[in-house]
Parts: sequence; structure tokens; C-alpha cells
Amino acid sequence: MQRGNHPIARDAMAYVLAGGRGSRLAELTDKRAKPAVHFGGKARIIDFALSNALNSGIRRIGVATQYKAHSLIRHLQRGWNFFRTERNESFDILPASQRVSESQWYEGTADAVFQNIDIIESYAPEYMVILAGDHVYKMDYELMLQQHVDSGADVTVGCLEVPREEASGFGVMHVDDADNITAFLEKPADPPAIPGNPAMALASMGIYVFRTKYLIETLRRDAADPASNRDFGGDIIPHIVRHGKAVAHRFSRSCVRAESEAVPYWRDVGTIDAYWQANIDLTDVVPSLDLYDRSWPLWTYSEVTPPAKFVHNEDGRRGAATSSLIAGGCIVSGSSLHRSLLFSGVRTHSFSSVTESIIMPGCEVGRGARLHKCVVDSGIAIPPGLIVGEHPEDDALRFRRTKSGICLITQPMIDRLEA
Ligand code: ADQ
Ligand code: ADP
Repeated sequence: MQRGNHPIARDAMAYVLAGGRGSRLAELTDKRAKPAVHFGGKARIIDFALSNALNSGIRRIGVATQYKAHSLIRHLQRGWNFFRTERNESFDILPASQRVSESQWYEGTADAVFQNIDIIESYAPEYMVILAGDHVYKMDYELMLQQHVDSGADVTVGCLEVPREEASGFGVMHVDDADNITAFLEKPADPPAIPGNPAMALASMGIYVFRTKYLIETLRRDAADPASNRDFGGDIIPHIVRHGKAVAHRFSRSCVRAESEAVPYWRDVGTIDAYWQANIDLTDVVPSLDLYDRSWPLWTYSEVTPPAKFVHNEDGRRGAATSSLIAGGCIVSGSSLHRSLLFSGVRTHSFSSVTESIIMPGCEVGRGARLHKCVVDSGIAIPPGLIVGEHPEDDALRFRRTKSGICLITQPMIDRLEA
């Protein structure tokens, strides 16, 4: 219960599921999990869920990792290391590592919580906020916690309206007039529409609030059920919908919007196209996601770098960027950038051009290279004179080219060019 001005979030622990690969991102997640993928010129995808938790007032956080967790763990250790036990704060990185069962991996998302029940109990939070580490959005979880307490639900499920044809990748629910969930289908082939709104379906965001005691009882019951796949969306939530009280929390009630944002912003960025688009959208004059909103800051690890620098080359050719996000430590020399994002420490050399592209940290773009609609993985040296984004057939042979014409460039692809 809320006591005076004491926010419920202070009695809650956020538990971020960050173990999934995100296989639709293809080679971008060959060496890192999706939550660790760079986003927005400076951050990584998981920083959104973590910053939401922090900005909501939550001071206990656990992150369950599994697939290719090295760069994710390194990022968390460097950037999220300011929690203090003496202030009742905690930040735990929880790799799948034979904690309870003999198997090396968490079986499903519910197992990733079940195997760490002892750690959760040691902190004794009143509420658990289960989050996915792979979405880009701003949300005040305090409002969802408040609804959970007020409604007396066993579980509160975050939801939003999505076009029906995109809904088969989600848990899809029906609700009554009071937003009680009356049916829940995990990834239905033919998603049911919202009554009276045939184009849209009500989708689960994969965000859940429980009382800790109830969650632990539920996880123990589920673990004893041989038919269960130990998955929140597939097993736990449908079971509560049938046997308990599950309530939907509408994202539109707790989304955090800066004045410049017209509509609530939530993206899965699960495919190369969606990832590219969401990043390039940030170069709009008025983007639909405001990274500059100081009332809801995005916290991340950021290396200490010198400022970005723009220089004329020896022939007087300008190094210039328009409608672009350029991180610290970049040097743009005699090259032109437009509608692009350069993460930290990128060098672009003379006579090169980069348009509608995302260049990850530590890359180098060689003299005279031209990149259009590219996503360049970290640490890559683009050879001088390489041209990508002008000859579709050529591109498709050398790089991962999506149907809509975005090219993903990774180190093995560059190695093959040079072989
Ligand atoms: P999916 O997105 O398909 O559906 P899933 O693959 O279970 O869900 O991943 C959920 C989150 O857990 C992701 O952040 C992922 O990184 C992480 N994760 C996956 N397996 C893990 C493991 N073994 N250990 C730790 N973390 C793991 C879910 C719900 C749907 C809902 C969508 C919303 O099941 O009902 O609609 O999320 O995107
Ligand atoms: P180009 O882009 O013309 O191929 P370089 O990348 O070698 O050439 O360097 C271009 C310019 O970038 C240099 O003249 C210098 O002004 C700047 N520069 C390069 N390295 C550094 C550095 N370590 N610190 C500050 N400025 C640098």
C-alpha cells in the first residue's frame, strides 16, 4: 500500500529479461544479445528499460542474461555500477549458470526468474516488475504499480494497441470494460481484433507486475508442472487468466512523452529494417522519440571521449554533417554525412560520404567510400573507395541486404571482400 508520499516503486524490484538473441536482427546479434545492440548514437537497447526503472523510482534491479552476454555484462558493469547497498539499492547481473537445475541455460523466461528466487527473497521486495530488455520506450512503472495495487490483481500486464497484421508476434488479449483480461493467446496465427476496431489487436508488451509472494508461489507451481515450457507469455500469464485475476495496464496511461512527442512511442526494433528506421527517425527535425528530454533521462555507459571534431582536409574539402547525430570522439574529415548516426570514436576520411546510415563505435570509413542506407557493425574499417547502397545486386552478394534495401555490414563480410 502507498504510505503517504512513499512511492510504491521503492518497494519494488525490476527484473529485466535480457537473455534473448533477437534472431531477426541477423548478424547484428551474432556476437551480442539484442539488449546489448547499440541504439541512438550513444546507448544500448537495454538502457531504455533500465532508465525507465530508475526514473520511475525503482532502486533494486536484477538483469537475467543468457545468450552471448559478454558485451551486455561489460556494458552493465561499466554503466550501471552506481547502486549502493547502504541506501537499500542493488543491481545484480544474473547469468544463466546452473544455479538450481543442472542444465546450463534458463529454459524459458519464467525459469530465468525461478532460478534466482533466493536472490529475490534476500531483498524481500513487495512487488516485482518483470521487464523485457529489448524494447525502446519511455514508461513510468510507478503508474502501473499503482494500478496493480488499486485493482487487487494477481498480475498486471502492460499492453498496447498494434495493427492486427503485426500482432501474431505478440501475446494478444481480450479485456472486459474494467480491463480485466478475459482471454490471452500467445503469438496467435490469426490474432483476434479489438471489439469494434477490426484493424487493431491488444498486444502484451511482455511487462508484468506481481506481488513477490504471489509470483514465487506461481513460479514454484509452474516448475512442478511437466507440461509447462516455463514461459511467462506461453504458460504463466494464460494460467493466471484462467484461474486468477489478470488485469491489463494500458501503455497510454503511463507512457512518458516530452512535448515534442506527438504519440506514445514504443518500438520492438526486432528486425534490421525496424532497427534502421527507428535510428534514422532520430535525425528528423522533430523526432517522435525525444532523447533530449531532461525530465526522463536516458542513462548509459559512455566512454570519456574528446568532443566530436569536423575538419577540412588538405584540399579544403569540408567535413560536415547535416541532420545527423555524432557522438564524442568522432572525427569527420573532408567527408559529408547526412541523416546518419555516428557512435563514439568513428573516423570518416576525405571524400567519403555517409547518408541514412548507422555507424557503430570505433568504425573507420576509408577515403572516397560511399555508404547509403547502411548499418555498420562496431570496429569495422570500411576500405577506401567501397560503395554500398547504389548497386542492389552487388550489395546483396556482399552484404546482408534487406528487401527494403538496407545493408548490414559486419566484419566477416569485410574479411570476405578482402580475401
Ligand atoms: P517474445 O518477445 O517472443 O514474447 P521472449 O523471446 O520470451 O519473448 O523474450 C522476452 C524477453 O526475455 C526478451 O527481452 C528476451 O531478451 C528475454 N529472454 C528470452 N529468453 C530468455 C532467457 N531464457 N533468459 C533470460 N531472458 C530471456 C514476449 C511475450 C509476449 C509479448 C512480447 C512483447 O511472451 O506475450 O507480447 O514479449 O514483445
Ligand atoms: P583524412 O580524413 O583526410 O583521410 P586523417 O583521418 O588521417 O585524414 O586525419 C584528418 C584530420 O583529423 C587530421 O588532419 C586532424 O586534424 C584530425 N585528427 C586525426 N587524428 C586526430 C587525433 N588523434 N586528435 C585530434 N585530431 C585528429
